[in-house]
This record gives sequence, structure tokens and C-alpha cells, in this order.
Amino acid sequence: MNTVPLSWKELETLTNYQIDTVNGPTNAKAKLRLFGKSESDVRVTLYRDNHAWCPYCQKIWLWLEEKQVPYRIEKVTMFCYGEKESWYKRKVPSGMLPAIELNGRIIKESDDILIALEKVFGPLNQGMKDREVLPLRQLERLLFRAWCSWLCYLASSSRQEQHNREQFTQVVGKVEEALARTPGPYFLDKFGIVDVIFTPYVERMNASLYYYKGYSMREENPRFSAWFDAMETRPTYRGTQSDFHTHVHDLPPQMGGCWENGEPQMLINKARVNNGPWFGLPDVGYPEPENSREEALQNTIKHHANIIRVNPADDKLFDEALRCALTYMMTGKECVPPTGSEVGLRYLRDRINVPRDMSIYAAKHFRESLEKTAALAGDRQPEPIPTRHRRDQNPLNFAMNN
Ligand SMILES: N[C@@H](CCC(=O)N[C@@H](CS)C(=O)NCC(=O)O)C(=O)O
Repeated sequence: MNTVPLSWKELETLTNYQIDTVNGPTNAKAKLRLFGKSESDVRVTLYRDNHAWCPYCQKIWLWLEEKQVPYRIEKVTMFCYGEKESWYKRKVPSGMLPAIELNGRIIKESDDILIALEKVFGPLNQGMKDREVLPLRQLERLLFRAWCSWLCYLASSSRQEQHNREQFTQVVGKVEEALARTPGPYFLDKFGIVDVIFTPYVERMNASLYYYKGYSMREENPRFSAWFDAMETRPTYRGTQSDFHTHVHDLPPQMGGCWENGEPQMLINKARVNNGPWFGLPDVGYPEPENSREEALQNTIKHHANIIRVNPADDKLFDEALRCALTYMMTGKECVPPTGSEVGLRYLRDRINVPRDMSIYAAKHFRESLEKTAALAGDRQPEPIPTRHRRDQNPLNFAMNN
């Protein structure tokens, strides 16, 4: 039976999702993090990108969260989705991220930032220059380079593609050996700096190789799998963690291109990441929190005016279609959206950003509801997501009505 979409007021009564962005768990929305301390204790400002796409920023973010150092966050635009703020260029002329201001001094380059932070706040269990840490830092760069060689260059033949794959999996083998050297799931005896250093790119490798190469790093490597599981027990990591859909579409403009290999498994994985079902993908392994639908609803209600304004569909039509999708998400009752609204619903499905907009399970529910509701109207798809830039995600469009 078809259901009438709930009004915005009615939808509001279905969620009381709230988080304390300042003292609560790690989250992408915070502009200030205090961990129960006072604002006068803040000595650090982290400059990171608006969308939480920058891997080097994630490294610093995770470190500060793990150490519970009070800090401020200033968000800056990346070149691939908009124009760099002139106030930031005055501080950091290259515009590169991340940077920190520590006791009034600007520090750039993520490794130098970590070394400077360690000097003031102490190491995160192990120091950047420890004897055990240095070779693992080098191994992380080796893995990074093997990943880039496979993903970001067009293979001239299937033999070349196979060679690039083998080079990558050989380095993965070395990382598996390194993980096997300690009894626990982390790189060293306990969680520490090495895990933080590996996190951003391993997360991006897991997503991109699944989608562009049909290779599931997390599922095919037992030590990596255990490491991911262990990382996901940490609320700090969960707060910074992204999903496959976000990464596979944020990486191409940042990396200068990602090349599909066209193999059967790759095509299956690609269709699944783009069109769902999103539950069960190896981008997350911890059990779903009970309130993930409420989180998706709360964050959508908060920004609905902007979400409707930037959508290519007519505002009135899309307002109703969006409420249909949210009604379905919260009640489980199908709600047929207006004719012609499926493109707008899928446009939004493709632009939910994890963790910027909501956490991973909230996004899965929201994507599923948008797709399921769109399918009731038709099968037309929006224009493909751009790969050379992501100016469709320019934060200026969202700032206008806030
Ligand atoms: N070696 C630098 C690399 C930083 C880097 O490549 N940052 C990229 C983002 S991930 C950047 O700021 N690019 C300019 C932009 O995208 O606006 C570090 O470790 O901090």
C-alpha cells in the first residue's frame, strides 16, 4: 500500500539523535574538541579539509583524538572541489593540508606535525623515530607506492595489469608478516603511532581496489582483517572512518585518476558500491549502532533546505521525494515519490559523504532508502559523478543558506 510522505514536522518527531561534538566521541562536525578540559587549555589548531577526504589530515586527526589533546578545527577547501580560502593561503602559501598551529607557530607536512606534537604532548605509545617504528613507516610508504602503481596508471596490457597486482600483493604479504610479528592485532605490542600512520591509506586501498580492481584487501588477508576489526573497536577510528562509496568517488581527482581493470569481479563490485545493496560490503565490520537511522534523519532534516536547493530536480518535487525516502527509512512503508524524481533521489544517494555528513551505517540506511524510493519512480540515472574534479561538492553551495 502506498503511504503519504510525512511532513518535515512529523519527521522531526522520529529522531532525538544528538551528540556532544566538543566532549563526546570523535566526530567530523566538531570545530572544537576539549575532552572534558577547558577552552583555555587549547594550544593546537588543526587545519583540515571540509569533506574529511584528505588522508594526511586523517592521520593527524586520529592522533589528536587518541591523545585527547584539546584542539580547534578550521576547515579548508581542497583544490579539487573549490577555491582555496585566501586566509589559509596567507598562512600556508601552497594551500597544502594538513597544517597545525601549535603555540602560535604554523607547522606543515604530516610527519613533521606528528614529530612536533610528540615533543609537546608525548608520543602515542611509540615515537615517530623509535627503532621499531622507522622500518614500519618505510613499509607504509612502500605499500603506498605499490598501490599507486597499480591503481593510478593505465596498464598497457593484461600482463602489465597482472604484474602491478603481484607487486602490490607482494608488499601486502610483507605487511601481513609485520602484523604477524606481534601476538595482538596491531603493528606493535600495543596500539600506537604505526597504526595511525597506516590507517588513512589502508582504508583507501581497501575501498579503491575493491571497486577498481575487484580485489578485497580486507577479506583476502587475515592479518589485515584482524587489524581492521581491532581499529574498529576504537571510537576514535570509527569517528573518522569513511565508506566505500565516498572513497571511490573522492579519490580520482585527488590521485589524478583511478583505472578500472574491467574484470568480472571488478564489475560486480563496482555495481554494488554504486547501486547497493550497501549493507554487507567489507567497508565496515562492527555491529550497527541502534540509532543509525535516527542519525541519518537528524542530519538530513538539519540540512534539508540546502540539500533541496543544490539538487538538480525541481525544489517542490524533490522536497516531496526526499520526504518519501525518509518516511520509508523510518517506517519501512513504501512511499511512491512524484513522477520524474528518481534522478534527483539518486543524485543525493551519490553525494552522501561519510564521515562528513553522517557515520557509515547511517549512510548505508540513507542510500538504501533513496535508491529503493527512486526505483519506485523509475530507472533513470543522474549524470555520472565527475572524476577530474568534484566541484559538485563545493562547500560554498552549502554555506549560502546556513
Ligand atoms: N607530504 C604532505 C602531503 C599532503 C598532501 O598531499 N595534501 C593534499 C591533500 S591529501 C593537499 O593539500 N592538496 C592540496 C589540495 O587538495 O587542496 C604531508 O604529509 O602532509
